[in-house]
Amino acid sequence: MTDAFDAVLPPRLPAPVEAEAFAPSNIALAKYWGKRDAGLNLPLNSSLSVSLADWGTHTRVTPAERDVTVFNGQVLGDVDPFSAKVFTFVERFRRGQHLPLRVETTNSIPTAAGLASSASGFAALVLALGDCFQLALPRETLSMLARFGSGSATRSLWQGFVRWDRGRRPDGRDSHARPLDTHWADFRIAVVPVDTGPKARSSRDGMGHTVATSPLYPGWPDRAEADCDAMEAAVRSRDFDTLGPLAEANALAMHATMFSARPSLIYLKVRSWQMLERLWQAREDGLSAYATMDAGPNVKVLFLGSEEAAVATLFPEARIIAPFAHSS
Ligand code: 2P0
Repeated sequence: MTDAFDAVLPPRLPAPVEAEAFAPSNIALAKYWGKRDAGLNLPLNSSLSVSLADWGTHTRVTPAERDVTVFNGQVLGDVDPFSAKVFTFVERFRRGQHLPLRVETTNSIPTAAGLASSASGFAALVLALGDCFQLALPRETLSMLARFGSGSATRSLWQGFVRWDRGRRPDGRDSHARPLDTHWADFRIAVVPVDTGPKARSSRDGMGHTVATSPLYPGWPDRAEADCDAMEAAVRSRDFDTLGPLAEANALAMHATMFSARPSLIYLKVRSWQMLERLWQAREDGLSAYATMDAGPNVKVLFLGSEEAAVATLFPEARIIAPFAHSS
């Protein structure tokens, strides 16, 4: 099978020029959970996310004497795990050609939000590499390549609502994201921090363990695909009363596959449940807001602008994001 990078990049890259790019982080409403091919990083189900406006990663790539990684202004050693991840990806892109680069990464995601940055990191890196080698590749192609860094990075190539289609081809060339053209100015996300330290187990590990051992996992891929389709329709019609409950149910179903893994995998903490109870009680009292949680303990609350004051009062520690505030 032709390597995905060989298939879409010229055999010989031109000399690099300085380039920079920004990519937003994203929160999945319809979750990606489980791979059908770990080597090609292909998902078992499609997923749908919303990007986080100016919360993301800025990456600058410059020609250099030797490969160097800089993270938030600090030069990293060659054996640093972040540096290794960056240059494993860069090397796939260069395919053995001697074109040393300095890669400077700056995250604008507040550390206190406890959000992972691999999605925006690999998306910004692939955008910057495309420009650095003056390739003018379609975004869908860059999204397909970003998948090799991190699955969720496929969705960080665009702002707004984005769907990553699982694809059907064994070589994965059709497994990339695409933007939905719905502008929903009123859409909001509150990130409720619970624990912002490093997570106990990577999502990659957790996903593999769940697929391999959870008796509930076989029920996930078809249900997740149907949820993704239904959420895409709800986004297109700006139907929050359909989208919110679907997103919350989808997130809880994903966590149920983890709880039932053997041994069990539980990312949520006592405080996560307290935040959920608080939300559910407020919903009983009339609030229209729904929760979603990823492979970590923090809770994200979805709502519309009309509920912003109520959500800010309910979760005073939350950071509220307006994903469409940056554009018209
Ligand atoms: C998502 N997550 O859709 C899901 C929900 C976590 C829970 O995508 O192995 O870091 O690099 O493809 O993208 C996190 O997984 O995993 C993730 P890899 P990734 O946002």
